Amino acid sequence: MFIDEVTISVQAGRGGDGIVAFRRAKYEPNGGPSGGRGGRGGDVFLVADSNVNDLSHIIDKHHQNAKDGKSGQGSEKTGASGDDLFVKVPVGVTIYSVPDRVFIADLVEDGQEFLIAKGGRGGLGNVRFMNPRRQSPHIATTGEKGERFRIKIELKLLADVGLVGLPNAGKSTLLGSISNAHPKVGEYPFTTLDPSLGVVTMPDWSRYTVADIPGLIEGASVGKGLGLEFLRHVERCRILLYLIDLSEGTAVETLETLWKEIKLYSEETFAKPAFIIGNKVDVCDENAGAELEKFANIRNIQYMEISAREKINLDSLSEMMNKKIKETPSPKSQVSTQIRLIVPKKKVDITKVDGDYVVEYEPLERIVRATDLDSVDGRAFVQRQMGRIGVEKKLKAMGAVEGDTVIIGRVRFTFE
Ligand SMILES: Nc1nc2c(ncn2[C@@H]2O[C@H](COP(=O)(O)OP(=O)(O)OP(=O)(O)O)[C@@H](O)[C@H]2O)c(=O)[nH]1
Ligand SMILES: [Mg+2]
Repeated sequence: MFIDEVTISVQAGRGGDGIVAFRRAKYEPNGGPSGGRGGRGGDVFLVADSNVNDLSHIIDKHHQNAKDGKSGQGSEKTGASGDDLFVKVPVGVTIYSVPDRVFIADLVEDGQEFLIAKGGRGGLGNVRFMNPRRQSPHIATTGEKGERFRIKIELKLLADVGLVGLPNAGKSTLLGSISNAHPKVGEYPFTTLDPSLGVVTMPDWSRYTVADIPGLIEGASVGKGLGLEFLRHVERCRILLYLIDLSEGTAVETLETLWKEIKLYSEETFAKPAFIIGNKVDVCDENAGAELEKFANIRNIQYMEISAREKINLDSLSEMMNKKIKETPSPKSQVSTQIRLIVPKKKVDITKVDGDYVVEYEPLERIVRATDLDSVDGRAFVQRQMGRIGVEKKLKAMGAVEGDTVIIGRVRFTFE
C-alpha cells in the first residue's frame, strides 16, 4: 500500500556519563584526576532519498532511536560517540510537530539531510572539576538526554506535471503511454486509489516526472469521493494538466468543476501554469472539443487534443510540457527555525510534601545522581549548584528553615 503520512517519535542518543577516576602511577599513590568525559549521543537525521517512494518502510517503526554515547574512561579518555541515525524519507515530505502541528521542514531535494533531534552532550569527567583548591575532585556529571520529538511526516509528491481530471478521464492511461510507469487502467471510475509517479524520457534524453492522482469529483474539496487526501499531491507540481474526456459531451462544465475544486482547495495551486487537454479524440466527433478550445484560448491557456490510449499527438504534448517545465522554476526547500522552540525548558518545581521539600528539576537531579555525595567536595559542589540555579532562594521563600528535609531525585538533604 502507498503510505503518504506517518507519525513517529525520534529520539536522539543520550550522552555518555563522565567518570571519576584517578591516575595510579607506581610512585604516585594519590595521582591526579583522570576521569574522561562521556561520548556524545547520536543525532537523528531525516534524509530525502529519491529511491524511496513512500513511507511504508516506517509505518510500523514508531520509534526511531539513535544510539547513546558511551561513558568516559580513565586516562582522560572520552567515551565513544553514539551512532547517528539516518531515517530515509521520500523526496517531497513535509515535517510537522505533533500534536501542535508546527511546520518544521520541507525536504524537496534528493540527498537533503535534516537534523531533527540532537544527541545529548557527554557528561564531564572529574578532570574538569580540578582547581587549585580541589586537587582530587570526586565529581563527574551524567550525560545529557538526547532530544525527543513526535513528528508527523507527510508526503506531497514532487512532480513536474500533475494530472488532474474526473474519474475515468484517462489520466492513468496517459501516464502509462508517455512514461515508464504502468498504472492500473480501468473502464470504471475510481480505478486509481493511490497517487503514483512516472518518468518521461524525451528524445534528447531530458526527463520530467508526471504524477497521476485519483480522479476528482465535485465536492472533493469538502471531502467527497476520495476527497482532499490526494489533492495535496498536486500542490507541489510545477504545472497542472487538466485532462478532459471529450466523448462525454460536457467538456467545459467538466473543466469548470475541476477548477472550482482546485480553487477551493488552494488558490496557489490553482494559479500554477496549466494546460487543458482534450482526451479520447479517437472516439468522439470532430468538433467535440471546439467549445473547450475556445474557452482555453480566451484565457490564454494552451490547448491540445490527444488520444491517450491510441497514442495520438502524444509526442507534441510531451514536447509542449517539457518546454513549459523548463520555463517554470522548481519549488524551493523551506526549513523552519522553529524546531528548537518545540520543547520549552522546564522550570524548577518545588512542592511541599508532608513537611519535606521535593525539588524537581532535571539538570539538578542529574548533578545529584552523578556526584559522589560521600565526599565533602561533592556535597559542597551540589550546594553551590543549588545556589546557582536559585533553588536555595526558592526554598527560603517557601519557608524552609535549617534542619528541614529537601529531596532531590532519590536523595534526601538537610537544609543548611
Ligand atoms: N477510446 C479511448 N479510451 C480511452 C482513452 N484514454 C483512456 N481511455 C479509457 O478510459 C478508461 C479510463 O481510463 P483510466 O486511465 O483508468 O482513467 P483515469 O482517469 O485514470 O481514471 P481514475 O483512475 O478512475 O481517476 C479506460 O477504459 C481507458 O481504456 C483514449 O484516448 N481513447
Ligand atoms: Mg487512474
